[in-house]
Amino acid sequence: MSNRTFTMIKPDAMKNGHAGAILDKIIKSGFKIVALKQTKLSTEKAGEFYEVHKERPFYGELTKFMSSGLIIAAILEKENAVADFRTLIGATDPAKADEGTIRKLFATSLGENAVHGSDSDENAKIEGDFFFSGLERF
Ligand code: DAT
Ligand code: MG
Repeated sequence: MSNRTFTMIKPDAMKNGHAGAILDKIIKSGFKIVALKQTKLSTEKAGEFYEVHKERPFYGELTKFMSSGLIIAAILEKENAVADFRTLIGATDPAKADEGTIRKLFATSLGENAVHGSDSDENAKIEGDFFFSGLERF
């Protein structure tokens, strides 16, 4: 079990002014920020990041949304990082997310759900490497 995960603060949360509150909650929940940047995805890059979903009906909507504005990308460190971070963000659909979770507090809708969290140690590594070079995370 690895101690790192990868997250993005998505364009809806950025536009709605929630980035600071989300980062504060992440840090107060015991995650250490290993790497962090503000950036913007092209539709092509968003498509590449979400390649695993390319046959899903929401893929076009998802890549359009994820390239619609600034995001913050970060690598986080904590014991049991992947599972604990998924618990902290809550269910994909904010209407189904537990009280107090980041998606319950800050998400807009199922498609525009404030934050990303890796679903496995393997994907956490792949996703962190997608955004950060070796010089940017250590
Ligand atoms: P998660 O982000 O919780 O890991 P996922 O990997 O299944 O969820 O899907 C990636 C993103 O795609 C998700 O955060 C929001 C969007 N999405 C998922 N299911 C959707 C649906 N049924 N309709 C619209 N967007 C959806
Ligand atoms: Mg996922």
